[in-house]
Amino acid sequence: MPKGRVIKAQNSFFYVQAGQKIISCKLRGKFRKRMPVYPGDEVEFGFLPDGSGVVENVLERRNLLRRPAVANVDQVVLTFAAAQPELHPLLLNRFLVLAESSSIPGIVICVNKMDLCPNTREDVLALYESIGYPVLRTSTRDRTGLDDVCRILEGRTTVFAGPSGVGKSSLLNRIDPSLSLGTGDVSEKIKRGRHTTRIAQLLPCEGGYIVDTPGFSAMEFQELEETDLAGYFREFVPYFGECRFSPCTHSHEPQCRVKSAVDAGEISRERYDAYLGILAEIRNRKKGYG
Ligand SMILES: Nc1nc2c(ncn2[C@@H]2O[C@H](COP(=O)(O)OP(=O)(O)OP(=O)(O)O)[C@@H](O)[C@H]2O)c(=O)[nH]1
Ligand SMILES: [Mg+2]
Ligand SMILES: [Zn+2]
Repeated sequence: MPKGRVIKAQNSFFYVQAGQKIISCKLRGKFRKRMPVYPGDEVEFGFLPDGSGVVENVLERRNLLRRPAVANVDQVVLTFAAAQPELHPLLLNRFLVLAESSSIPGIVICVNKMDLCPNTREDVLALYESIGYPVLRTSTRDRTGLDDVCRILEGRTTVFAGPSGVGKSSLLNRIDPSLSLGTGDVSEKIKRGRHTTRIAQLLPCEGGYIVDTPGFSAMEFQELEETDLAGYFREFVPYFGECRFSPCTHSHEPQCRVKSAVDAGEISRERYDAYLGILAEIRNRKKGYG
């Protein structure tokens, strides 16, 4: 059976890229109920007597980004702006948790609009680099860093996520003008409101695929478990197992090694506070307040 990759799902059609061809497929009825199909899924498909395509099977997913739903993502580029809108570390931390909890193998931070504020928040960026996240600094205005972005795209499926107005679409248009993604200034976006629906689709770029996503800043951590959260803060992980209690939520427990690392300045207090904030959200949700 031929195999392909779903590059777009729209109006119950699934557009499957197989070699150079794109086949629009429906789903088999029985199969539709059993399992959802997302952009990025690798599928087996067949043809009906009338020549139209039909998805017969979804191959095992390596991972699934929840928002927007995209399967088999190699990396996510968390895009922020040096200014307009200002970079908020708390929001960055939340995006990082979102990406880490989706088992995406590559997580890269990109700070765009460096032309507006060349020395911005270098202290903040240094923290994330020390944790192990590559940080790219870009500007679509003066083309700073665009080669660095191109380089990491090669042959991979990359999702660009981040708040609205940071320049995700602008950046991708700069890299490949044929993408012709819609862009707009920040005040216009506010006027247009939240209802500009855009679907996630995989677009060929640099021998791989990119997915431009609509910006968002509010996120809920519905699926997260209290005990998993600390694992999404990479720099906490080396201390696991050295706490007095097991499991340890690294919040109220005595003789917690993560907490002592915060006190010793080995873990950033800001990151630890972000952790506690999200932990509290998860707990409140469980109690039914969330
Ligand atoms: N000064 C400056 N402005 C930029 C840069 N990149 C993008 N912009 C501007 O920022 C605004 C928003 O850009 P978009 O590309 O639409 O932002 P986006 O992240 O795709 O926003 P959403 O699609 O709403 O999530 C536009 O007015 C761009 O011209 C940059 O490097 N420097
Ligand atoms: Mg955009
Ligand atoms: Zn602990």
